Amino acid sequence: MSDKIAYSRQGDIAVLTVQNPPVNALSHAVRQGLWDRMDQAEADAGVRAVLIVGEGRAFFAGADITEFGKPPLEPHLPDLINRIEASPLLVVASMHGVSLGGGLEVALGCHNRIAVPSAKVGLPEVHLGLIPGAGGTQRLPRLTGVEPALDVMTTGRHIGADKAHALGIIDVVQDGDPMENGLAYVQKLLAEGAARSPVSEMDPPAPIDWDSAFDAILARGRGQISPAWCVRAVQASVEKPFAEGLKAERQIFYDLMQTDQRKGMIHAFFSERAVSNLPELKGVDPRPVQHIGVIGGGTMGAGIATAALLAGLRVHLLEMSAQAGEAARGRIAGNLAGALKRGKISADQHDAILTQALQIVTSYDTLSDVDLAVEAVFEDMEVKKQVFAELDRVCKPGAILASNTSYLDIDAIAATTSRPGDVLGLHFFSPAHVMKLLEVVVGAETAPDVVATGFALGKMLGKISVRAGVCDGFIGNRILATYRTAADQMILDGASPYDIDAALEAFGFAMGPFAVADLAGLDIGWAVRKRKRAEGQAPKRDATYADTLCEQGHFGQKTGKGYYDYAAGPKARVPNPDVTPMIEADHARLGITPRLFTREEIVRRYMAAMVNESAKVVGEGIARRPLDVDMTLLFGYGFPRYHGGPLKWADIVGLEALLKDIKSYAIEDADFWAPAPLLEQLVADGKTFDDLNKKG
Ligand code: T1G
Repeated sequence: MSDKIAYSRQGDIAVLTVQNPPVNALSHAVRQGLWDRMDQAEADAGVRAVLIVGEGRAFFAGADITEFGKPPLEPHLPDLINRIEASPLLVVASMHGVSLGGGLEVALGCHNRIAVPSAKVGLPEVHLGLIPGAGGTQRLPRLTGVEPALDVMTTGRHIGADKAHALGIIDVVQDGDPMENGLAYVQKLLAEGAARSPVSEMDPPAPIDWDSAFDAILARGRGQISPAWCVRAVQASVEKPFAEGLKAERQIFYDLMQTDQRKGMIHAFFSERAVSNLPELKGVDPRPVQHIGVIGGGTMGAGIATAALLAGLRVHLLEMSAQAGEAARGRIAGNLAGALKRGKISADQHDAILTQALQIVTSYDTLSDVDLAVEAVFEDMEVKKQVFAELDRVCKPGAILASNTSYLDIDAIAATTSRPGDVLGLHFFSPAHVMKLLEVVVGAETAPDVVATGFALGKMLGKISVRAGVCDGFIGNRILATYRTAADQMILDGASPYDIDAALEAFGFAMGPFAVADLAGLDIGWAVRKRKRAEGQAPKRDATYADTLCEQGHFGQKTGKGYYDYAAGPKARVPNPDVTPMIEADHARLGITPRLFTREEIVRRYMAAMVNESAKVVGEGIARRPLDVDMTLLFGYGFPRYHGGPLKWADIVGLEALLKDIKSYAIEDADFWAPAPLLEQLVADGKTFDDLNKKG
């Protein structure tokens, strides 16, 4: 008998308690245990009902994702659930914590469901590139109707107990202990002589326009296919007998299990958890952080302060004048109003943050008690050094001094202080209270417990924190600069920015690079190009059309014109007719005869540049592992999640073919397309980037 399911008797009720920490995943041992304990209950004289309850913090988190990609072992989850439902005994689920995926499907196979108010249910399989594969697409519509069931499945959202009760998913919401609630509920049902009510025997729901629903959801997925396939599985629940519908669901589930999108999304699921678990920080205690100082109240500083305030920290925000301080307070209040509107904070919390937790100050001396100070001032090394000199003077011993710089040398900043071990980079992405990515930039002198504190702060702020070494642009912006240059070089050779945006949006990006540049502000890239030219790092063929655009004051959305003309609004994406003549002027200046680019070539070149620079970033130790680069691009640069990240995508398409592409491009520009040594080594050894992830 499996030790994952404890068996006990409470009168004429058999209690099956699931004990598979940390989240009661439905591993093979759990499935076998449930099957065996159901047999035991049915053979146990006097038992009239079975109660299933989870120990620990969840009912069930779903199928055991670590088993995906391996040969499935019996009992398969759909068969187990059918077995539970077919029991002659009354079977009741008492839910708390999460009941997700197969976990909710087990509950739907029970005859009744009770939950505590804090319980959440969901079918998040689409986030793994799948659909519910254990009866969820067949049973849920019978309880809720088609539209609500499709909303649950195609969004993968977690639903609170009260809403689940309103939808008919849960029968009773009852505060208290799940075991006691469950026993009382079963006893009540038995006393009432309640008949078993198998969901599979309920009438199927009314049909909808399946093809329109499929097309609409496919379009919304920006290339991800599994949400749309939920429609076809639910369609089978309406058009076929239950057993046939189950088979149809299983086939779709099995087909999706074979897809690259499933590989990419499972990689993303585990990588976003692994990326912040650094082997070198095992056993290293972070320093306590309850009170932080933010220097600079512009967009970034206000965003960082907002993120800290929402995490319950006290914040002293320093600006150079009372007027600038009030402007910063206004930005923070605007950010908090959004959080209040979205229900992330209550009105009382909102008011307490603005009246107590946040202090706007204008003197460095008020920062003497902060546990950590982070500056978000002008991106100029001299300005940064002055700020750090003041922080070094006023902050208490042990306080951490952090810079939000997006590319400046952390080691050079640290060297200007008396405490280089307490200095690190905390590179937030704008808007800092919304974007999940945080690059924790580790200097040569940064102490391990300071690094640990950076990650602990990131966790408090709900960030995906990635360790980055010191170089120009750290991980994300360094790679961005390269693939953006590849796009500019394609423009010089004849591609249009609009074809490039369209090709990358078809690849799965929400916005192509030129639409993104318009959103971020073309002046940012302009400043980087001018800096790199001053540092002698301009590309061999230097595009000037983008400078011309900026010289005319067109910075993108914020000025109403950039690559696109925003007179009709940001969604219209009307090309700016002035851009093409500027590009043609570059062709003439450089003596280039423009050629056509197919979408396929655009994507191959763009991705080859991204993968090649990513491999250099890993090879040089700027990023610890390939998954660190994948998570940086996913959470900071909108890389399509279903590809898993650029290096997971590279493993899937094949490193040998990619290296061949890069070597062919190197004929045009040997410097820009110099193959990454790590990529060449992996191809020579017949290995993948994932092999390096396993080394940790
Ligand atoms: N399988 C295996 N391990 C899992 C797991 C799962 N389903 N869920 C979590 N873990 C591990 C996770 O990797 C981490 O491990 C630890 O548990 C704590 O997780 C047939 C096929 C449940 C809301 O998609 O959403 O059912 O890093 O850090 O923030 O239709 O985990 O400690 O070694 O995330 O409190 C559907 C996925 C599966 C749910 C908890 N279910 N999990 O969040 O902790 S497919 C899911 C989550 C399916 C059926 C189909 C979250 C959580 P480690 P954590 P958390």
